[in-house]
Amino acid sequence: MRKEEFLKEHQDLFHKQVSRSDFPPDFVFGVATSAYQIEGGSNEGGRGPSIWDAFTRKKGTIIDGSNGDVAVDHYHRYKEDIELIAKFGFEAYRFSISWSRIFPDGTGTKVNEDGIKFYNNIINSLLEKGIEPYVTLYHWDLPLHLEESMGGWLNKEIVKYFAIYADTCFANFGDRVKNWITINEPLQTSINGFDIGIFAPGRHENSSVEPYLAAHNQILAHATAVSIYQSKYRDQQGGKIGLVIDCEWSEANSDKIEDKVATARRLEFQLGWYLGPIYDGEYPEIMRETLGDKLPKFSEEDKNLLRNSKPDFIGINHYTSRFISHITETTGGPYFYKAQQIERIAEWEGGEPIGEKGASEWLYVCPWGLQKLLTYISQRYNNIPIYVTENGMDDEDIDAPLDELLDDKLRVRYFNGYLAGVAQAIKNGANVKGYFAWSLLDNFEWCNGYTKRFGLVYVDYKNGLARHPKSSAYWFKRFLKGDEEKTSKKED
Ligand code: PNW
Repeated sequence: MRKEEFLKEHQDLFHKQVSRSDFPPDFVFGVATSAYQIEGGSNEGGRGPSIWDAFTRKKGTIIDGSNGDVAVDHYHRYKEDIELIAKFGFEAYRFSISWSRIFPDGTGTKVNEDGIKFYNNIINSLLEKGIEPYVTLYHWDLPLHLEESMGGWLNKEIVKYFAIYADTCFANFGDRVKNWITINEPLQTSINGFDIGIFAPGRHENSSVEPYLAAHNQILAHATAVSIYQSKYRDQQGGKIGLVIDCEWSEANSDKIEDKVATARRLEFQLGWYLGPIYDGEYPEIMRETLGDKLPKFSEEDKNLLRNSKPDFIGINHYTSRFISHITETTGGPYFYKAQQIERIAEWEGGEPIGEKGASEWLYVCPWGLQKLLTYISQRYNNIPIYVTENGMDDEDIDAPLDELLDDKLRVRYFNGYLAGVAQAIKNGANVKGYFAWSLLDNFEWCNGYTKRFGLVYVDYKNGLARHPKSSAYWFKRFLKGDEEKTSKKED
């Protein structure tokens, strides 16, 4: 019964014809990228190495042995890429600054003027086209020197260096950038970087402690940057600042109380881990209970900082959903964080998947999950303004005729369904302000290298990195123009 109900809801969102007029007029539509995934130019313009340069050089870390040295060469083609953003009618562009382009060794002693110039060029080109920049300060590419000399996110000293870097960005770009994001997905850095070890810096030796420490220092770095912005720049520059959390939706696999408890616990371990300290000044109770002394504590000074640096908005990166059941034995193997949660399944007990499959092993298409997540966050965190800062799906990199590769029907259905979910969440009262599709271009998909393609625009890796817009880019163009009839016309 439950299963039929869900599938019906799932189908409903796919079939709902979403249009621009389902969203408030001031709702922002944009597209997103990150520096290491697209820029390349790794040795140009005075850029220093980051932990991803080092990590990709270790054997066996990246599925196709690739790296971001050239990536999709956005460093040289940013003008062409910004033309594309404009062509498809997006009003905003979320990108990240590479910390080691601004401070090559991360320490904040000498600003690299070429780096400042590069981002000035991007920001100015965007504004010329009427595209609003949304800038992420940290999207995983920590300057390598900070990792090697002091242990990166494991050392509280990093807060100080992040503060100098953030301050420098506000001072140089804040006259034109009005939307700042401190840190992208601290959860993924903590878990993949320090527990599972599949992301830089690739640690897993001490995974009962390090993920929590890395998270703690990211939370403090975020709060410090917010506090600098709010005390020193906000009045004069008039912008907003927030952070980006990633969260899957968790749906209880049955009405059994223990499954519901496991589901609530999982949301606390994903969202509450970060939003708890940031909004309530403390980690969620279930985390404190479960982890005891392994969870760092906030000092009175830290609590004061957290209390006085509330973000203006929360960015949510969301891709997929999970059905959650309680299990009594832990399945996490050596990985402490997974072991603590005591749950996780992706499929129905009968074996039917929660949604159609994307290319990445973890990605299932379930638009209703985003709707529920937005409603949950609004209710749980006092109706805070939310931007969906990433949402999208990937295709496998396969050999096929170009016109077939460009006709990304499932991605069009994905966006239609998820946007219908966002529109419904807004109707139900969620305070959602904007939506960013991930991603503008096919790009370096971290440990999956170039084998997964999330782009609205296909990048031909074998033919000079030529850009070819996919059907989904044209779908967005019609949608954004408010060309309802054509948008709602079935794509296939
Ligand atoms: C995001 N998960 O990461 C990142 O912000 C992007 O840089 C990345 O390209 C994109 O998602 C697609 O992977 C995530 O397993 C990676 O739930 C994995 C998960 C969530 C977010």
